[in-house]
Amino acid sequence: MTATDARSPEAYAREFQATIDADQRIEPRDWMPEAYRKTLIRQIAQHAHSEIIGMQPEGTWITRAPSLRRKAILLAKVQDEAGHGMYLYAAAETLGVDREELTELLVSARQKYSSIFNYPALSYADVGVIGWLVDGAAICNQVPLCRCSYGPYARAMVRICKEESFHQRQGFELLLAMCHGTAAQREMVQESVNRWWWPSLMMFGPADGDSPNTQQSMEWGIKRHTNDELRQRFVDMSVPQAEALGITLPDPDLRWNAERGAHDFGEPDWSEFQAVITGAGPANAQRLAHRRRAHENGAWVREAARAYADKRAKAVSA
Ligand code: FAQ
Repeated sequence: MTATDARSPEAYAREFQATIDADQRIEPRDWMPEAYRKTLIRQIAQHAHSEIIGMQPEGTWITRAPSLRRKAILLAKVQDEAGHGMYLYAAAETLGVDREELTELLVSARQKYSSIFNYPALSYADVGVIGWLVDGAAICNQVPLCRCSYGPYARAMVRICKEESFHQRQGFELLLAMCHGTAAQREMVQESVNRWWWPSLMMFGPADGDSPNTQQSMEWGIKRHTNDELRQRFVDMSVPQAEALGITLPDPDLRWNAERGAHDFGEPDWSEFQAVITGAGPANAQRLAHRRRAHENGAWVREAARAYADKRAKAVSA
C-alpha cells in the first residue's frame, strides 16, 4: 500500500483473504495483516533456529564416526541442516526482519527452537535414530508446509523436504545395519529408540486443545494440519518401520485400532515438554552456550564480509 494508492485498507484485506481462499500464494510484495506477518516470522525463525541448533547433537559424532563412509554421510547431513537454516533465515528476511536480529533473539533465548534438540546424543545409534525418527517427524510436519500460503517459505520447504528424505533414509539404513549386527548393536539401537521416541512425538507441539496458534495458522493456510493429526500420521508411519528393524516402541498403550484405521498410543509427558521449551531440558544451556560461542567466534567473518561489501558499494558509486 503506497501514499498514492487509491485502494482502501479494507480493499487490501479483501484481496489478501481472496488469495488465501483461492489457495494461492502471498508474496513479499503483497499486503498482509500484521498478525500474519508476525506469525510467519515466529514460525520461520523458530524453524531456522532449529535447523542450526539441530546440527549440534549429531555434530558431536563427526569425529567419532565408525568408518570413513559413515563420516562422509554424517558430514553431508549436518551441512545440509546448516543450509536449511540459511534458506529459512532468507525466507524470514523477506518479511522485513534481518538475520542478525533473529540470531540475537536466539542466543539471548528470546526465541524458541525445537524441543527435540535439547536432548543429548549419547551413542552412535543416536545418529541413526535421529535420522529415522527426528528427520521422519520433521518430514511429516514439513511436507504440508510446501503448500504453505506464504511463497518464500513454501518454496524453501520443497528443497528442504527432499534433503530431509535422504536424512531419514540414511538413519534407517544405519539402524538396519546395526540391527543385523551383534546383539550389543541391537541393544544399542533399542536403548536409543527408548530415549528418543517420546521426545520425537513432542516435536509436533502441544495437543490440539492446548495449541494457541493452530486454528488461526490453519485459517491462513500456514499450517495445513493440526499438531495431533501430524503426530498420528507419524505414529502410523513409524510402527511398520520399527517392525522391519525388529525393535519395539516404548509405549505400552500402542496398538492398532481397526475401527479408527489408525494406532492408539499413549500420552507424551507434557510437563517434560513444558520444561524443555522453557529452558529446563537436559541440554538447553549447553546448546545455547555453544551457539553463542560459535556466533562470537564468527565475528571476524561478519566484519570481513561487511568491509568487502562496503568496498564494493564505494567502487560502484565512484
Ligand atoms: N519445540 O500453538 P502451537 C528439524 C511452541 S526442524 C519448541 O502448537 P505452532 C530438522 C510454539 O512455538 C524441527 N517449541 O505453535 C532437523 C508456541 O510457542 P510461542 C523444527 C514448540 O507454531 C532434523 C507454543 O509452543 N520444525 O527437525 C514446539 O502453531 C534433524 C504453542 O504451540 C519446525 O519448526 C516444539 N516442538 O506449532 C534438523 C517446523 N511445539 O512461539 C537437524 C515448522 C510447539 O507461541 C537434525 N513449525 N512449540 O512462544 C511448525 O510446524 C510449528 O511451529 C509447530 C508448532 C508445529 C512446531
